[in-house]
Amino acid sequence: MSGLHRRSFLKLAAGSAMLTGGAGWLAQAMAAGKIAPGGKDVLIVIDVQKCFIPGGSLAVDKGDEIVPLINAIAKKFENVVLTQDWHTPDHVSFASQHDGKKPFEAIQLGYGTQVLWPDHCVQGTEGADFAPGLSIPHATLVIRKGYHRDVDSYSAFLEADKKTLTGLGGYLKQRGVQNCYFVGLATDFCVGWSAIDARAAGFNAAVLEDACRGINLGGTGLEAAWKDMVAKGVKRIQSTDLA
Ligand code: VGL
Ligand code: ZN
Repeated sequence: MSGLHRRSFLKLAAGSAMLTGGAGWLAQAMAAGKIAPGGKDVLIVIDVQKCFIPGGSLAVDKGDEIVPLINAIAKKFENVVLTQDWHTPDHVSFASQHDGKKPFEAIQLGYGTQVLWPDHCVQGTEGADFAPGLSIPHATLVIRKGYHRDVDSYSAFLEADKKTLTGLGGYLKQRGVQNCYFVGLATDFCVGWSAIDARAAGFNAAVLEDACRGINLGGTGLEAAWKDMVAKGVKRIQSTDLA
């Protein structure tokens, strides 16, 4: 390839990486040192709900600490989506629905392994409300998930049957979003699964580690979740990486 052709090829390749979100998307965004979110970026705030903070039925350790940080991060994004875990009172993921089973045990369901939880985030109850102090008035969408009695949904994109879509991917695509940034609860469940499914749906994905807290099931769940996320192309970043 001649020098001239090589140069224009490189320019083309760089251009298409920017358009389609190749491996270098974050490096490009950070070329100026910090990430400055724009119209192609969305902040997805996962399940910052009363049940998941201290005092709630499925409290994540220090889950309340991230609320002020998330409020501050959200001010940097023009596009913000919130999610709510939103279960029926008799949801299949509740240990209370299975004779002889206790919370944090697992069972096999038609779609695979299901961890059983204390009753949490029941539709319309106080525990399903957003955590006190969460304040993101410019958020444009609240997506509820896990509302089918027989199917759980950690992911904001795809239910646990791996077939039923929540509609979030369609919404983001129609609004021209390419890059998803995740914060919230819990790192190793709803945040992690959502970030991995964002990649599967064709988005770039990054998790802001310091704006999340994990359940760390069995004492190893958190690191295993990070390994899985990183292997699937999810970037592990910090809130200080944002401009
Ligand atoms: C979650 C367990 C059960 C979460 C939701 O938001 O991470 N975890 N339901
Ligand atoms: Zn749940």
